[in-house]
Amino acid sequence: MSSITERTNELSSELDRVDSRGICKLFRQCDAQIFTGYSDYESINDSSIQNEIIEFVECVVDRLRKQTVGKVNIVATGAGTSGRLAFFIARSFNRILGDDSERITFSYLIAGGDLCLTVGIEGAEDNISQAIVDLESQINPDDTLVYIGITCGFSAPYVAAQLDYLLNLNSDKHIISLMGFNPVALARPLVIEKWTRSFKDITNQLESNRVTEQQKSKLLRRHFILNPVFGPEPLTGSTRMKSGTGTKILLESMFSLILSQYSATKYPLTIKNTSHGDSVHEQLISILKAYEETFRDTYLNIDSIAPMIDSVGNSLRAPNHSGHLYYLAAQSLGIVGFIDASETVPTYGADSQDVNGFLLDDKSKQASGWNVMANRDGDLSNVSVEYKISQKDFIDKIPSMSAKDTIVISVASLEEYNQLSTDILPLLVSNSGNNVPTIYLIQFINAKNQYSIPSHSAIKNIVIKLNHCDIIANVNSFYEISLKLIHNALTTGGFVLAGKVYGNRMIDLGLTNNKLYYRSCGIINSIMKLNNEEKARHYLLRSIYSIDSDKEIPSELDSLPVYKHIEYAEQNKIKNVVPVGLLLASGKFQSPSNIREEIQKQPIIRYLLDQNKPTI
Ligand code: S6P
Repeated sequence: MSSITERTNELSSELDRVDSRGICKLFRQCDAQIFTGYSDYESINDSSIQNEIIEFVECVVDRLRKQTVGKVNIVATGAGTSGRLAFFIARSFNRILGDDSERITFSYLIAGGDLCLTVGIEGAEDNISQAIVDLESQINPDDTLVYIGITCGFSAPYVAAQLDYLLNLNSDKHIISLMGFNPVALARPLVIEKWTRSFKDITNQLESNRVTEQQKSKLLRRHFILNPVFGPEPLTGSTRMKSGTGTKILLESMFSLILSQYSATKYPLTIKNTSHGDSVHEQLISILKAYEETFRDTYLNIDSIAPMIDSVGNSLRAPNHSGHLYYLAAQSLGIVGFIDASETVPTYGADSQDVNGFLLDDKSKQASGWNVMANRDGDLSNVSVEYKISQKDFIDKIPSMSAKDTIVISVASLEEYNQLSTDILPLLVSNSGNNVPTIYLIQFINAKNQYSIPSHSAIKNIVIKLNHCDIIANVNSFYEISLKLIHNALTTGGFVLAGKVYGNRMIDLGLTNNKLYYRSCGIINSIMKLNNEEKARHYLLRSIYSIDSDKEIPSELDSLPVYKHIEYAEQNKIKNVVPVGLLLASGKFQSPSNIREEIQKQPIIRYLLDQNKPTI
């Protein structure tokens, strides 16, 4: 049985047939499953999951209290969006620690390192040797390591290798947890390439340790599995969406509870409807309710979000990548923009410049770009254009912007708006005559933070009013999650309108890692109704190596391991791997090179597929 995170969601099966308002409504229904649960699987609102979260929190707090030498290092780690969220949330919580940073640190690891924070380099998640090197950098003899391996699909080799390493250390010192959104029984069973174990072997081992420990004292537990099921993604396999939202909810809830349990005086919960005497369980429930309310409050704005999706769709549909989507915001809201933008290349075969995020300068700290990010490796702006993320880099782009572009700016305070109105907006709107991009300004407000901003004829204002502000002071969780939902809707909806989605399946994904290779075979098999995995795999190989349908696939090539096919596709920069495979499977084309010529003429893959539906 396929894992839940790789299944198609029946609620969104018509994703490519509805308009932008319809797209938002489908996202709203699918996202609701984060809170309602999916089928009869255990959800975030069920006691087994909540107990696991609470016992994890209590164990970490117990370690914190008992630690006399060294510190407690809480390390969240993962690949792709999971690694980016690990960075993002560790950054938020480290900033509020003050003196306690001597006793506790929130750290992150991301497959591929900091280069992957703003750019999707999907191959990194298969690198098991680097995973160990990265993990070793976080282990210090005096410190307690609290490891949180995040892999939404229970599949990333990067996390598997780290878990394996820690399980084999067999040391009482460390707390080892796995976060993902499948039942343990549905962990990936394939033996990981260049290794001897599957992800399932690792989860089985972790689960067996966990079950044994559960019979002992709660505070002595060392192994945890945090796996509420959120249901299949609205766009199949796109775990940056619901699973990413769920990751953020879980990590922030756990980190806030750890800090407030450790010192309620220094880190009081600021969330509404909590009081000092509440149990951890009651606090957790209040936090989860606040996230759910934020989800509802955000989707009350479908009438404003839908036109933005239309505008983004127009930008992404413009010929030869001539239209763009630019995000701009300060601080953590700016980072929410990169997290969304970074995934568009692997998910939709987008050009790296199609969707870009930029950070407003932080004038109070005289910081800009990567200094605002506060990442481990510092300024990466010289690596390539993809790493140019500062306010100045945004301003440098303004002369090249046109009416084909959509700009989405988000603000969380009047100060941020004032900075924009002096530094950026005049430059944007004075851009020559009719050639002004479509500019949206999203303004987040809540009861504690009311402010109004002037209207401007060239700017479309959207006010998102939320009922909650933060769980713990100075961590902007609710604005961020609301903006994440909006950004995910913009890019997913925009690429649907640009023809990069068929039903609710991505059809132009990059062939850059093992998981995506198997997903690509599955897409060809299901969309073309082949009902034959081997045939689907062969169409994929024909596409990668440009082998016409009437020619044999050489057996030595057919039997190569998956990573060799991925290497070949990457080294030879093979584009449109899945669309070509799909069109070959339709039986209407014989030759990959002819199909690639057709795609040049009609880049909207969705149309090409519709014209060439399966003959069976
Ligand atoms: C998902 C995104 C990917 C994943 C990455 C890790 O939309 O494209 O970058 O985040 O593959 O996945 P997982 O299942 O290990 O969290």
